[in-house]
Amino acid sequence: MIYVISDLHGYPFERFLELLEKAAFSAEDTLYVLGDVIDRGDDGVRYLLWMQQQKNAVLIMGNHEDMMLKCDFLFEPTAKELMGKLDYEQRVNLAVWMSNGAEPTVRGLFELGYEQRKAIYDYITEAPLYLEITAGGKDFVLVHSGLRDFCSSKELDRYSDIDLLWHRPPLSERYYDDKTVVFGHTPTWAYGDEYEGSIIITDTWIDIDAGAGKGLPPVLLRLDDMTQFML
Ligand SMILES: [Mn+2]
Repeated sequence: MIYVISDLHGYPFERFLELLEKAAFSAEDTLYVLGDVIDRGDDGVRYLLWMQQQKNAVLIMGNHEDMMLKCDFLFEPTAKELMGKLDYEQRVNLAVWMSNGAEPTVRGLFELGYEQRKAIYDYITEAPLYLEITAGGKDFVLVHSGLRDFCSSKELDRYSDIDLLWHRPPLSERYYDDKTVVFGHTPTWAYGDEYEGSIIITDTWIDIDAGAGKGLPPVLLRLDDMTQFML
């Protein structure tokens, strides 16, 4: 079975493991995490350490992981000393990331040794911007934010990082006729109070960001049969 979840944003890691258990997630299943496991909550780095060890969990790039990679100086052996000597561009990159809730992630990184930090950097660098998969006989595109400037005839690799990482689709957005786009990034409460805590399923896309970034329980979706799991 194929499961998707998104925008965990440091949500308590033990609760996430409980959610997987509730869904009977096993070694034969695959979990796709559609970006933004880090920032806001405290446990972001724990997710990255865990995901690296899982053969059946796949991270797709989120805008928060992308902001983290732009602060590559944090992954140097002497990162702590470098913090006092950053150049202008490095300071801007760190300020942008910090203004998006990076403080617990930076703290978590500094609790690790160089080898673990380096492994995290290498792991995130390998994360794809999107994946196309089939589940339950249906085709899906998995991507962090949806598709900015969508055109059905445009190949997915023609979209820019910004198109795939920072888009905010309106509810009226429509994508493909023959495959469903699954994304997070825009918490569903942003579409109106009536969506708070739920995922949104339209006929061409699914927003699975139920708002863990502000502490709401994440929703784990099994694509084979569209079963939703939450605690
Ligand atoms: Mn995001």
